[in-house]
Amino acid sequence: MDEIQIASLLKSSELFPIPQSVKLSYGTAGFRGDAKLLESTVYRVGILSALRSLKLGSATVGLMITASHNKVSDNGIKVSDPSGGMLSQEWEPFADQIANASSPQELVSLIREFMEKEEIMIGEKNKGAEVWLGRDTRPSGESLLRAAEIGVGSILGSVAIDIGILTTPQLHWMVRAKNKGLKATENDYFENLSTSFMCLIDLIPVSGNDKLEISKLLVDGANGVGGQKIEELRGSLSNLDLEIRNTGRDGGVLNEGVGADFVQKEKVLPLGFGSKDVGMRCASLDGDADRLVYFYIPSESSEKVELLDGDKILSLFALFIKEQLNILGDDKEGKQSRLGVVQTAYANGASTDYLKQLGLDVVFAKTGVKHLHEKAAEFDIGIYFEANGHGTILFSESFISWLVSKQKDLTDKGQGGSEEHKAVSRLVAVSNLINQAVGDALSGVLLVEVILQHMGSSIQKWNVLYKDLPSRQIKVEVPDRTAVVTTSEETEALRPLGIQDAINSEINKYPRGRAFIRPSGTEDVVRVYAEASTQEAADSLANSVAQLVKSFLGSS
Ligand code: NG1
Ligand code: ZN
Repeated sequence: MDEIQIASLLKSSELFPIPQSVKLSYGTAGFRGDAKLLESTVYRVGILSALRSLKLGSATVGLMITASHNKVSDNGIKVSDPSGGMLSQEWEPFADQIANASSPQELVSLIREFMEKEEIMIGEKNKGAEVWLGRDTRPSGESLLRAAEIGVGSILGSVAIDIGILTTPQLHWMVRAKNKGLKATENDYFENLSTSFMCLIDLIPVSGNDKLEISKLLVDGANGVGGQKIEELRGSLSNLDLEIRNTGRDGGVLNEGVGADFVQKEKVLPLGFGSKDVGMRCASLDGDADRLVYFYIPSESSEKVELLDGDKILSLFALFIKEQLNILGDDKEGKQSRLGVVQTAYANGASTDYLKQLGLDVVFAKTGVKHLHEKAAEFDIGIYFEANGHGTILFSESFISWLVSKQKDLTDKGQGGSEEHKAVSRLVAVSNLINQAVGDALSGVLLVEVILQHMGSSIQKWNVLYKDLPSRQIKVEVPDRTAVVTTSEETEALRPLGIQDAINSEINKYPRGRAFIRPSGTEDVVRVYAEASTQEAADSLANSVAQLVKSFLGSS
């Protein structure tokens, strides 16, 4: 690093002094916190993203400014690698170090050391870094984006491009497309969704003269960016009747009493929905539209909704994909497609039983989509979902090539109208529709809708694929959540010593009881999850485990 570069970093970092007493960690989904305290963090992640781009031959890297389902006064920042996936975990410790560097001098020396270790060169011989910046609708987004731009710009020769207000999955999709040399604007994203959706609609089997009846879908946009974007998309879709509420334009507050996180955790109606909507199919997006859950109101007297969470969306997708693979049968060339599903410890036990009954390969990953994504990528088709509604379907490059050549073979043999050809075409269309970079509520809605139409199924019929075991989640505030250390699948606590035995003896009191604790990666809490055969039992198990957490760790 030469003198001019050092001077550039020192000068810009003087603009962003680090606030006292914040300890930041990249966590499950980037840095999150009170927006007022985040400028220095975002500036520093700007620097990191420019270095990441340089490391990868000046490939385009993405930066998303969002705090997802968290309150509107919070914000956050996460990095999209050039593949469209999350930042490589190998770089997370560096992210933590620079975010917490206490002075410009310490920051510069950390950067210098890291660049030497990673052999990152800045200079005339290299093309500069390129970073695309997106943000959600939070009011703090604009000034944080400027901080990120200054961070990127402080690495000489780098370019930061503001690509505007976007959903998180849009940014990841665009970054991935750009680096693959494909069309990568927001319009291209919309066009890709509508084309592949319409392709799947055209492939719906029509029996006799049946005319497809399309019932209305009510969408809760969480008063965030997702509601606005789905409105934009609506114009280019047919065969879908959408009514969008909570777009944020009618005075509602982002994520307050609305959105996928609220509906999934509380299992009650979001604001803007009421008894007039009984029985209707409803979908909720979260604040940056990477999560999706469905629900309906079972009866006028009911305060609770019937929730169709990420597990149920996963089950619907798995059923549909499996049906197409069955039509294809065993591949004649001896290559059997490997379909797998990935869940976390938060998946409802009944969903896991159901998926196993379907004969699927079910594997478990740690919480956080980066972990699920990695495991799903090991299959030809890997479907992953967190119960909270974040998930997608990954198709391996080699499997897509195989599908495409199979499609062509069948066409060449004059079997373009065959069931096999339709099944292959459906799978190809799904691989285009569903975001290959990250979970995406917009593409998720379109896939759920087309599958329900394909199966001629209502939301109520979909809901009874299996019955969820009652469950309860609780957050416990403790002085130091890092005192909880778990096994790799997060189902058992290794520390504090003795707590797991105590949890086990609580679990044993309940039929179908299951419970675990883990430190949150995004909030300063320990999370407790419990399920059991009745709601009362699940609540009581969760409460006793929360008590154990308090007595082992103290409460704050
Ligand atoms: P943490 O706070 O680490 O539990 C939460 C969600 C994750 C994931 C991240 C990122 C739960 C129990 N945890 O993580 O699944 O979505 O936020 O947003 O829902
Ligand atoms: Zn989100």
